[in-house]
Amino acid sequence: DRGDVPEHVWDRIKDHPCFSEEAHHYFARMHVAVAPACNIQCNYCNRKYDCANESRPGVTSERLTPEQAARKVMAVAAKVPQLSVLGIAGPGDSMFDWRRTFETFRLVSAQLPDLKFCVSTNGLALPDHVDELAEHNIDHVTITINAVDPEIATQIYPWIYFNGRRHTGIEAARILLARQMEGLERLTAKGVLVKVNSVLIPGINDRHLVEVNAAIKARGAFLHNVMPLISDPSHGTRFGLDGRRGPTPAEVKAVQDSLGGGAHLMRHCRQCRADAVGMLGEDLSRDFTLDKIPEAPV
Ligand code: CLF
Ligand code: SF4
Repeated sequence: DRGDVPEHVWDRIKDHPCFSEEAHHYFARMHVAVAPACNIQCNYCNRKYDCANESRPGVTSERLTPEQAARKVMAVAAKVPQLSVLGIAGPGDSMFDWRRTFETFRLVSAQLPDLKFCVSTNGLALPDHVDELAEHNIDHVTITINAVDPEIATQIYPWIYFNGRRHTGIEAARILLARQMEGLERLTAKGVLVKVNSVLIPGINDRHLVEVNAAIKARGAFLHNVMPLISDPSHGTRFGLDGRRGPTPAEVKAVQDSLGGGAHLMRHCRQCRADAVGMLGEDLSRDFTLDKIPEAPV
């Protein structure tokens, strides 16, 4: 369903499995876990595992150097003809760890010039890299925005690391939210397609997400993806330790329905791991671990 998506935009999403609902039946994405460092603390994160922005806690990805990642991409491209997108989504933050992220794209684009690149970020470092994203022809960016009200954000982010020091409380929340909005505005001003992921946390931002939706739409976000908190004490996330539960599927649907949005709401997200490979919901990553791919550059 194209909804009200104009033809020239459709051309840019028709082979992106996350940005187009239809495309996820025909095209595959892969992630490479090259970005281990992160500059914020989310209460739903456990640093031992992947960035919970995009992935189910409880599974660790194989950390790769940009060179190893490029080899892996070549190996997957040779075996998975549906591969259309390479994303960097952790296991930490792609834009805080920007050197490894951009080095990976540089190595891959030299060999696979038609592959689309995609990044996912918490947004704190994003404004510093907007120009470089454009230089690498990155047309799809995801920012995780869980709140637009700093008071609510303080319940989600205990601290951030910014300009060489740690900030906490309302100050941390104000800085993070301002940087997220600045990154969003500057990307959409350049015509980049921006998706916003929001983690639905019952009792904290469930009723607030309608305001998040309005704020990001006003700044030109293309898609909004409301995804459920995955919280389990055995994973050791702070929310898990607090006994906070994830929403039921019915609660997720109720929030999504309250946002309206038609084609501008993503409902097919599978909360992929930072090293996911294949069609959405499929995981071929075990077939492409480092020991299974050729040593020499392909
Ligand atoms: Fe990866 Fe994310 Fe790009 Fe997609 S995943 S960086 S936008 S290529 Fe997609 Fe996976 Fe959901 Fe992410 S289904 S978790 S939205
Ligand atoms: Fe964890 Fe991702 Fe949040 Fe960083 S942005 S603390 S890696 S969930």
